[in-house]
Amino acid sequence: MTITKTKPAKTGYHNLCPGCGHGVIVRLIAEVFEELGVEKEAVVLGVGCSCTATPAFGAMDRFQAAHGRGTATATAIKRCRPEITLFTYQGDGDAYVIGLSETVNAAYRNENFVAVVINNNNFGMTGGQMSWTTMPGQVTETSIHGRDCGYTGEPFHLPEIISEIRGFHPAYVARGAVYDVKSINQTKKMLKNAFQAQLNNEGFSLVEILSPCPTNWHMTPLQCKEHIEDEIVKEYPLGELKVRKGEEG
Ligand SMILES: Cc1ncc(C[n+]2csc(CCOP(=O)(O)OP(=O)(O)O)c2C)c(N)n1
Ligand code: SF4
Repeated sequence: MTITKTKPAKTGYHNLCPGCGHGVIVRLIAEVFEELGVEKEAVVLGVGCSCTATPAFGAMDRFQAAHGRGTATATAIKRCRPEITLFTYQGDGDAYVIGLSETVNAAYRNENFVAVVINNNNFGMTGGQMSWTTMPGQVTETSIHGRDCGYTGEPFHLPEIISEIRGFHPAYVARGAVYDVKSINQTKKMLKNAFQAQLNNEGFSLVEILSPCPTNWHMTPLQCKEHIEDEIVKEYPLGELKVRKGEEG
């Protein structure tokens, strides 16, 4: 396996929709690697717009997992090659719906890698179907009158679950967003903490990132920013849910 250092300047092109958050997030990860001096890194991609974002990862080693199986694949890779700085990169549908079992089990075992989950409140790549993270009342292809939580269940909060339930001991859990400069800088710090935890062998980290999907939200990029800021963060509050040992308040 050839592994080369990735610098932000070397991240590749992307063919995502205009205003999509994926490109910003990939850039943040690459910047964090440079700042932490990471030389051997690899990403396990989920199925969804995370794989549309594939070229953006440029020189990083990339593994394509089956739908929902990212954290199971990453578990195997990290156990065989612990020297690789490894992360999964998945959408909410991939990591929390189809791959819920794999994600929960990796967190439960405290596997030593970082799970990055892009929460855009829908199944983006397939045309905008309802996900467990879809907002109450949100219109999607499969909730055409708006999500009815009495029928479908409430929006789903995996970061809160693995941070609060007895028996789970993840190293670091946080929720960030990429809708303005402040939230982008805050998210970068979260990603840095997560990767530092892995480098210190502290165990599993999960960073969920609220990300705009202008195409399936049927909004302009500016409307997406306002929607996240005014509505989504009320349902999915930003911040650190589990801080690293030694960093507690
Ligand atoms: C086993 C399987 N089931 C369903 C699909 C179809 N599929 C491809 S991407 C996707 C949704 C991905 O949604 P999400 O993980 O939220 O990522 P996004 O595209 O929103 O970034 C689905 C259902 C598939 N490829 N394989
Ligand atoms: S469908 Fe949404 S998440 Fe996918 S590339 Fe387009 S804007 Fe991004």
